[in-house]
Amino acid sequence: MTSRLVLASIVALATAACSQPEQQHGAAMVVTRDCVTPDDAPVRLEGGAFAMGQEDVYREEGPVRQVTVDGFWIDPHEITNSQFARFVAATGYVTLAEKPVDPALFGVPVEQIPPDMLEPGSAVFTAPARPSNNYADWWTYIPGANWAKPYGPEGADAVPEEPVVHLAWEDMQAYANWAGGRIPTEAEWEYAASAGQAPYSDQPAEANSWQGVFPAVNQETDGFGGIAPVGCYQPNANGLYDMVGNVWEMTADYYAAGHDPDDTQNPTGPDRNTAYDPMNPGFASRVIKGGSYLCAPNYCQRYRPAARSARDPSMGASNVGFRLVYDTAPKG
Ligand SMILES: [Ca+2]
Ligand SMILES: [Ca+2]
Repeated sequence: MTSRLVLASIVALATAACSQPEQQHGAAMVVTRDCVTPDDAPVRLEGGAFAMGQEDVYREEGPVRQVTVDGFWIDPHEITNSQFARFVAATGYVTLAEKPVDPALFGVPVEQIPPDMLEPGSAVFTAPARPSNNYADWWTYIPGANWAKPYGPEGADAVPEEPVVHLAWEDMQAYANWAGGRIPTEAEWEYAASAGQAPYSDQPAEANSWQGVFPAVNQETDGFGGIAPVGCYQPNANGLYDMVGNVWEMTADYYAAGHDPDDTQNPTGPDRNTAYDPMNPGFASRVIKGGSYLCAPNYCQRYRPAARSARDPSMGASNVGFRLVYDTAPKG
């Protein structure tokens, strides 16, 4: 069942509204923003109750119900390339996108596999020259694309202050084990992201998203056409940067369309056997949150705390990152 060809398609579908713009470097700005370099120290959030979910944008984000979570610490920004580089330097870790590809994973005779896909690499967005509704027109599997070379061998190196991308679930887990944290549940992430703010549906000004008609026209009126360094948009009321926008963020929950109304105390979502991703049946997708710099009003109105999408966790892409939570006070 596992097919890397299928996986590549899934990445495209699951990220349908969020991939990578035509700039080969995320720092191309039309509007100057005052970026800060946020502290790396995790932020303590006391536990509490909040209205999780939203019902007026996409059906799979409801129903709204009161959810309680225990307190935790959370990274104030998406894990950056700089942080991930420290992990790699300390451990020699090699990510999935850098490892040899096993042809058996495709489930088809090897001669039917495009040669490029037998090389290590990852899915990168390339904006089509003309409007399109076909994800295959803007997603490209690029050999040699990985966290350190996010646009492929010919592209720019990873920028230290930008969020790390092109990681599979197992890569994020390895980082989490090293850092002493864990991937947040969807409820923890949404509690941290909403920070007491009422639900909204309009495209926010203080988040890196896509202005214009995706995928052909990006007006970049928020200052960035691609990924932004962390800390270029105002933090939320919890002091957290880029919870909404910039890159999607992985959570620990398996995905099902909609929330279980009875799962309200430190919810962890469906178990693996009841997870179901309509775009990717047969795979246990996980929930990603907050939208990315590719979310636009015409395609992916996911620039909200309650926004959720599904992602097969066995492959990275250029618009998904993560941050960690911690159950005990992180070491200084
Ligand atoms: Ca933008
Ligand atoms: Ca984000």
